[in-house]
Amino acid sequence: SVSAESIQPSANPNYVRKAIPKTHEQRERIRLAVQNNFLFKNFDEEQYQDVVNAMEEKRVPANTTVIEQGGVGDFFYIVESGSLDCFISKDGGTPHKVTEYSAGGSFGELALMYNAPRAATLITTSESVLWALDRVTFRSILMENTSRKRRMYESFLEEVPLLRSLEPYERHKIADALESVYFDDGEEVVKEGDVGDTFYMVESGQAIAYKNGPDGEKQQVYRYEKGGYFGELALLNDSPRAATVVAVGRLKCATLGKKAFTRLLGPVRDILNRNSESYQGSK
Ligand code: 1OR
Repeated sequence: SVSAESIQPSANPNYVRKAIPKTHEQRERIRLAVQNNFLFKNFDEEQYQDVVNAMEEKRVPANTTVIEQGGVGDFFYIVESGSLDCFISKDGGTPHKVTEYSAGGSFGELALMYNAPRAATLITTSESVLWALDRVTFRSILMENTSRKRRMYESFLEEVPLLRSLEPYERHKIADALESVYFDDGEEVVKEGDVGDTFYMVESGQAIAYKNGPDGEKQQVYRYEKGGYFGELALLNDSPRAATVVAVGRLKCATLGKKAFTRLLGPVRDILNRNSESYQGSK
């Protein structure tokens, strides 16, 4: 399979590099904090260094407001350690908690992308170490890729039945983390018995799931087409792949790694578990 993603060079020719001096130890901590963050995938060395140079370390005690709904957007944040709650107040009403963030998460992109007021309030729930990236650097290096991916996957994700109950913003966060992979006719996507760390949604084409029967013969147990998904069982249950999935014709899948799957599909976990009960009949 081949990854479909690549990133365009910085779009803003007037971008002036910002460099906040850092120790080797800080650079190492940033590397660890962003290594699983999809936004930093596919960066070339120069883009990565520009972003790291511009980052500012913020040590924030517990119960501190980092972003206030309605405020002006100045920074985008990546969580190195600690935790935050995210609240939204509708029409000035009581704020309701909508989500939370922990190590590896990131927030505060919307106001920077759309020149809009902050859409939510973020409050630390424990002492936190955050890396803040200024608006100009965010817009110059991170924004194009982010908005391109959100646009690219928007209509597809709206058509995935599993994700129907999610807020549009939750689907945007999923889009950030997706990577498309392609398979040729007959190619194995996952193999029964293997350790699994990827979740798949079919963007186009078809796939068939097989299990090995008692006499070693292949038994077809499922067929997938656009909007279908597979690979969730191994991630939900930490179990080996329960079936082999093979491409039928050219197959394109949007994939999520295990960490992103756990973080972003939490709200549909019940649906995933419920749907997986329907596999029992075919086992
Ligand atoms: P921001 O720059 O507006 C607040 O600053 C941040 O909270 C925002 O960027 C997002 O990064 C983050 N709707 C809008 N912003 C959200 C949401 C959200 N959740 C986190 N943020 N919704 C909650 C989805 C679970 C939609 C509610 C209708």
